[in-house]
Amino acid sequence: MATATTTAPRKLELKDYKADVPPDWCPGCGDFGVLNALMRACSELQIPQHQLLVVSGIGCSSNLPGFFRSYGVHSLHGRALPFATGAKLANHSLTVVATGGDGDGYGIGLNHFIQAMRRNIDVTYVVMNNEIYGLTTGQVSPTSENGMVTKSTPQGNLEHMLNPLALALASGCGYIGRGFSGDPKHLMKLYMDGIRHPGFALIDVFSPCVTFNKQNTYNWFRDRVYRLEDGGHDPEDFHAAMDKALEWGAKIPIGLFYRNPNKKASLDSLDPALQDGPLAHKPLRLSREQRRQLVEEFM
Ligand SMILES: Cc1ncc(C[n+]2csc(CCOP(=O)(O)OP(=O)(O)O)c2C)c(N)n1
Ligand code: SF4
Ligand SMILES: [Mg+2]
Repeated sequence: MATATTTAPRKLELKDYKADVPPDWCPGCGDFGVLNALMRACSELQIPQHQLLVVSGIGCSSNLPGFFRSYGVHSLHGRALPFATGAKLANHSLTVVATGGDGDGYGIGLNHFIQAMRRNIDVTYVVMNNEIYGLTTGQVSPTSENGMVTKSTPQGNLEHMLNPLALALASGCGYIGRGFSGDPKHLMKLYMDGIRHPGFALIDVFSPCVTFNKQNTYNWFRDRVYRLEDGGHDPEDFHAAMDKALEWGAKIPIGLFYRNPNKKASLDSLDPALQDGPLAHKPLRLSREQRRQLVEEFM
């Protein structure tokens, strides 16, 4: 008599998250480290690719979903978070990671960034912060330092840097971390904790643009960054987190700034319409003809 054999599902490895298309970033771009650490985090968490959605806006950094094997959307400039919010509400069984750049998230998309934190949608937001507009060849960004010479500020940036971490604290974000693409193991841990956090998680990443930002280079960051974990920072202390978020100069902290000890329920876990399971898993209850008419109405 033949005996039935069952094969255990294969453990997902980093290579399983690599798309067929290799990244076309400039050699040495910080975004390579960001992508690699994200693949490692997903394999550590064993997230099946079909249960993972990576959404981005527009920019060099926003090309990331194309290099990642999962569901992916390369949306519009500044619109990664509205898209991620809609997708999470349509199918809240998905793990949703939004990615993009400082221009995308802290410039054109700033309002959406604040609203997503206020709403506390369960999305992990990874911002590759190179303090410049890379894709459009080196203009000033909201996180460029005061005085910085760029293509659009030949006499030095007259504006002052936006502080995304302080803004996130003030906007009710429950998980706030900052990593450095030159420290991928540390970054991977931040991703893993951020993805496991049941609510909106911000992970700002120093990801040097080696082509257009000649000021905030790998060495510039290496000389300054230190890990909060090494200094006894308490991530459950809101005011200590704010003090650390404001620290910028000879020393710049990375690591977990804040994790709200009184976790707020995420929007998707509270919405009455989602209590019986994901909307995407429910029957549509529309005939073929009704669907056709609906599509026509919106065209
Ligand atoms: C509505 C709109 N405005 C402007 C642009 C042009 N644009 C494309 S990417 C970009 C900035 C990208 O900077 P960032 O988000 O920091 O990404 P990076 O390239 O630095 O990774 C701009 C202004 C656009 N694509 N759409
Ligand atoms: S221009 Fe800058 S951000 Fe864009 S791929 Fe090159 S190094 Fe990376
Ligand atoms: Mg940028």
